[in-house]
Amino acid sequence: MTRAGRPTVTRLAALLAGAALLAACASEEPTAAPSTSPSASSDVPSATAEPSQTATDEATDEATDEATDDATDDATPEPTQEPTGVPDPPAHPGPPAVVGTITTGLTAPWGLDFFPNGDAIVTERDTARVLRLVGRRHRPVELGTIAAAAPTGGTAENGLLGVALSPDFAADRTAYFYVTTTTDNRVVRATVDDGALGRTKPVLTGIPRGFTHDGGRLAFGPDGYLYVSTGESGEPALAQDRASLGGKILRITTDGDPAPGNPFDSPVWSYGHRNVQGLAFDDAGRLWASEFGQDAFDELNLVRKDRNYGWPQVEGTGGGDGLTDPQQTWDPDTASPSGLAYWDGDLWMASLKGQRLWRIDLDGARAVEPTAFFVGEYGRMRTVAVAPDGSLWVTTSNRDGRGSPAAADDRILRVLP
Ligand SMILES: [Ca+2]
Repeated sequence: MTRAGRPTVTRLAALLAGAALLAACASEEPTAAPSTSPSASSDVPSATAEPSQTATDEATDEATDEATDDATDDATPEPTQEPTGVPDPPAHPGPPAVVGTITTGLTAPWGLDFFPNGDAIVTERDTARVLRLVGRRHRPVELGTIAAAAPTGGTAENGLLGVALSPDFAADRTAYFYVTTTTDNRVVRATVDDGALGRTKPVLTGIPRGFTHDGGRLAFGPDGYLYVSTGESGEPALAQDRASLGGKILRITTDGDPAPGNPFDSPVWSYGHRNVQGLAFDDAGRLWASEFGQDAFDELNLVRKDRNYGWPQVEGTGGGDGLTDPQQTWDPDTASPSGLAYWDGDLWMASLKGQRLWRIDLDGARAVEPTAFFVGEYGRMRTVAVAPDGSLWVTTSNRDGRGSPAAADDRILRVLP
């Protein structure tokens, strides 16, 4: 299927179908948790049947959504092994464009990842809710809350932060969360079964917690290990203390042990970080990280094992011997970068105070030509993730205590890169 010539008609039809569906289902749209479990539908087309492990998560109206979308959007039935579908190919001439809204009405969404069937999992920092966005209409369903979360609220930066689904989710059905408790930041895991979270179990505890600088991003690497970004929790010296888990990028097994090959026989992979909230692997397996500066230079770093990224001796470049400089820096007014994603030769960096999405081209191991998009148009941007169809999902963060929320905030925007 080619993209040329089809978006206008297809999108109009999809919009009309979506509007009709919303009108028809308005009274059924939950604002929080669904009140009942959906019953099985008798008219689910076999071509769009979900794999068995997610069948119980799929609601009757999702089947209707799928059927409606399929009829409108694509005359060819989707193969059963690919229930997600690909609404639009990602190829997009010209600058990135916001082409839709995935969902509205969230409160400081933070973590975002995708299930094998294309549904998304989203965390909310201050409510500690874990949501699943189901089906092609991305209907929010509350999977549960992380009871151990103890968000300070207001302008604090802690709470329920990152989420990453197991690379082997289809088999182990496990989700990993970065959460601030009353005593620490920690990584916990829980199964996601039958549309609900199982009991959470600690994976790695003892990451320093603070009012600010709590890190919080989780990302599985191509090596299968879990990378965890932390902050120095407002105590800059912790970043240089290799015995502390604060101000680090950590690399652990799914049981929380130091991953084989770590440099210090500990979870620490790199150190000298102030507050890293963005992690992304490029297609060569390199790890990139976005980092909040203090008041002069935010950073984009190429992260390598055993490297010292300089904080607090240096902010930005110029660290000198033994310290690794960032590849790009920004005035925090134009960045204050949180989420980071990689797609097709570019990094994409969501910016809070800067209220923009940065694109940074990668020339091999060099990050070059930062370009800003959507400046001020959507407010604070927290997280960017690559959806299974190659579009970017970008979350706003206007209800995080520091923004000026619009009525629909917080939102997840769909961006064609
Ligand atoms: Ca640095």
